[in-house]
Amino acid sequence: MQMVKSKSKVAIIGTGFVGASAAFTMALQQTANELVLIDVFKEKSIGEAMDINHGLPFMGQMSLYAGDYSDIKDCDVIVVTAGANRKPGETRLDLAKKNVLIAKELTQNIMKHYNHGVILVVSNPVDIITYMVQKWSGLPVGKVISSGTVLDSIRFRYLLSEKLNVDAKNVHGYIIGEHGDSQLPLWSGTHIAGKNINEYFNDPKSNLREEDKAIIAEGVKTAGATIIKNKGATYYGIAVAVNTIVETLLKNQNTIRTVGTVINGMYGIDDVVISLPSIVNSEGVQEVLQLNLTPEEEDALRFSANQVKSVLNEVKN
Ligand code: 6V0
Repeated sequence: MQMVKSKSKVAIIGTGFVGASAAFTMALQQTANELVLIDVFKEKSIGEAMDINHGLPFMGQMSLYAGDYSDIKDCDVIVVTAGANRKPGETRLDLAKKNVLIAKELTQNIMKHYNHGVILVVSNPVDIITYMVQKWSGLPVGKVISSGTVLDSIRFRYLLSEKLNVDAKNVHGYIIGEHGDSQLPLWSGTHIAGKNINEYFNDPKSNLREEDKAIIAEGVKTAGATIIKNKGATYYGIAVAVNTIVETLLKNQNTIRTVGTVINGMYGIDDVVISLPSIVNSEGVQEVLQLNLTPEEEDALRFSANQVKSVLNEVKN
């Protein structure tokens, strides 16, 4: 395995709620040595850099500054969080046309200075934006990844852990497919202490009932919209998810994460970004794992991919 780099540089493009919270999380966790904040609204990135820098002496050491696209040079990870966020009542897919235009401009700017590294897209609708950024950048598929269903998967594990009163760290399970309404829990691959989740559903001693499956899946799917309804935007959960993915990339961890990449030829799915458990290291997505899905899960995954594809086709035209 490759050695952990002694010096690491990360850029965050878009320093709104998500970008600034991700920067703050990276400062707290000391995830990188150098962190550059870039925003079309330059004062915002300057203000965020100042604010975080004033807390930095309590957290550790890091070179954190507001920069511009020339600072993309030598970045190991480029995080894209620029773009409008979802308004109450607006679906992720409604956002597509608005944010695709922003993504096109910033991809051109990134590629003027890019020399290596992984692009991690967070802006919604993340499956659509990631697909377009990969095509526009011309980078290999595994080098342009999305935060995908990493946040959804942790919400899934959290909800199951609450129900079962077990530490979420001991709940293994994934949400796969679209980061959006057609996503699905991978129940066949969900287990606790090596025991498949279905055994807990069928156990009279357990708190879980068969009807909880739909409730939990719906709870994960609607979590973002519920938070937006209550406080206007979601940013802490995604900030920590972004920091975790960045750490996986910088430390060459080979960790399995449900990031999104362009899928070609798996489960009959082609040329679309969806999220599947994937081995992630400093090169980006090293391998998307081929799993033994049930026929129902495979159908639902293909449906999800088709949902993303239909929006993609609208955006491309
Ligand atoms: P925000 O607070 O409006 O911040 C967006 C930032 O992007 C602002 O500071 C803008 O100035 C900046 N910006 C706009 N255009 C450009 C440009 N061309 N170049 C550089 N910067 C630009 O939004 P917020 O931070 O809440 O959300 C950002 C994006 O993340 C949205 O698309 C959200 O929908 C998305 N999220 C994705 C999540 C996920 O799980 N993938 C979760 C939460 C939000």
